[in-house]
Amino acid sequence: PSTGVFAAADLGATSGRVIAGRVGRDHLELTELHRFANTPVRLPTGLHWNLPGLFQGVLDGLRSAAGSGLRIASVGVDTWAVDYGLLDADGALLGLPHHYRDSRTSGVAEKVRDTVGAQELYRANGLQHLPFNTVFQLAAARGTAQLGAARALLLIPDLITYWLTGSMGAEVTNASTTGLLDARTGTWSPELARHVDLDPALLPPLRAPGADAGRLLPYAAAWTGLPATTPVTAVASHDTASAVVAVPATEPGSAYISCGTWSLAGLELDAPVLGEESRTANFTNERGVDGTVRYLRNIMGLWLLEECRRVWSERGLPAALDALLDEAARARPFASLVDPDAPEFLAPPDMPAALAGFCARTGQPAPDSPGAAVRCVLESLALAHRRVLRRAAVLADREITHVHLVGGGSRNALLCQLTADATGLPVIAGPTEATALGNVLVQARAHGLAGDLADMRSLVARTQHLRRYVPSTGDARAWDAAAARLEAA
Ligand code: LRH
Repeated sequence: PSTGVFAAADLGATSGRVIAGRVGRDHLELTELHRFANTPVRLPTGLHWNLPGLFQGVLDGLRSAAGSGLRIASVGVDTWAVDYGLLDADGALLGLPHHYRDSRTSGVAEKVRDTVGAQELYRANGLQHLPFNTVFQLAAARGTAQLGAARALLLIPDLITYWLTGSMGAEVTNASTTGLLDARTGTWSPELARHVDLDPALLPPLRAPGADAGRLLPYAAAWTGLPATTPVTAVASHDTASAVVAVPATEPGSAYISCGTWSLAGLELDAPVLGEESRTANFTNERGVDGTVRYLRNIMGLWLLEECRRVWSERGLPAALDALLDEAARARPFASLVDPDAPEFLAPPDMPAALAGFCARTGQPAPDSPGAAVRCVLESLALAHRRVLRRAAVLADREITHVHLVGGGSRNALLCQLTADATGLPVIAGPTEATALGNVLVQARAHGLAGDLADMRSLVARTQHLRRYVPSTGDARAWDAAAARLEAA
């Protein structure tokens, strides 16, 4: 057949979805089949994934695919990075996986870095320092009964895949975010595991995106109504890696920003950059498909805006996004600026108060209205995009001529324009559904319906809605001044 339908299960920060993607030579089209909330649960043991409920959502989504008569050629699962579940000797899940925003890791990374050495760690795993990297979560779990009883560690997409097929593996793009993978060889490093007293035998064999991950178990087939012969295919199971597959770059000189809850800004490279400058600039070398390296930095992203809206709506204040963006567009430029990566923004109970706190600390007026707060967040993100991309260009010795901004943030016209203005580069916004597109494309390729990265990207460029933002003329000075001001703050 010249087209095929692939099911993508994508668990994101606020919701999980099952999406059907039809792929052909000149065809790429998504249909959302099922959406369900992804709300972490607070237990005495901390902040956890509500994993059984989410898994049921995945099954329900597949069931609705079967119910609407779609012939699903395969299923692929992606979620955010770093989080994992532990299995006992019978393959049963030991407790609910922790959410990376849980506070149990606070102060842990510093301890690990004191014993192992920050430079040593970076030379080995090439990862930016994030307090919640799997390796630090495991250090925080050291000595627990759960870890003692564990016989396997599965990252969340691999765990869902295991529940669907009974087959265990560690998909490599996501494994590359654990801090346990050797950045040069792309294989598990037993040495890194031993640094946090983890038995390397817990780490399952690596799987490349596109690898076969088994067939639906009988119970899953019976519940969903899909044939038991339905394969599950390993995709780029780190959501950001899937999004990067669907960056519609067709010319050299492009940088990308995968912009949603996080902004992941950087470059695709052939080899990691592991030098000391790269480490101190906190750039990461995560793995992409086909041996590529995602050389990027995490920027705290639209989380800041989403958390403001959550707090406002809890207080009965208007929190509709479009109205807030209109107000922000009219608000005074550069009134107050924050560093989105300040640790106080990772999981504050009250984001507007956290913004005000940063402003007070740095001698700036606190935003005096929701519109002003949104303006502050978006300008600050645009400045962070600029800072990170300019640094990436220097560290990787690449010239950047244009920026692809993909993901949910590409719908935010104000943020796209501000990013073009701040960087002084054209921004090509879209596709919004980059992660789901990347998920289905890698499956389609495994089933003979797509070619190499360049082919997949050209298909995205030809079929998806993209919008171009050019830098406003005469703005460059004001942005230079704003950048310098924030630097000095
Ligand atoms: C984005 C993302 C990012 C990780 C973070 C935990 O969803 O996967 O790439 O750093 O979540």
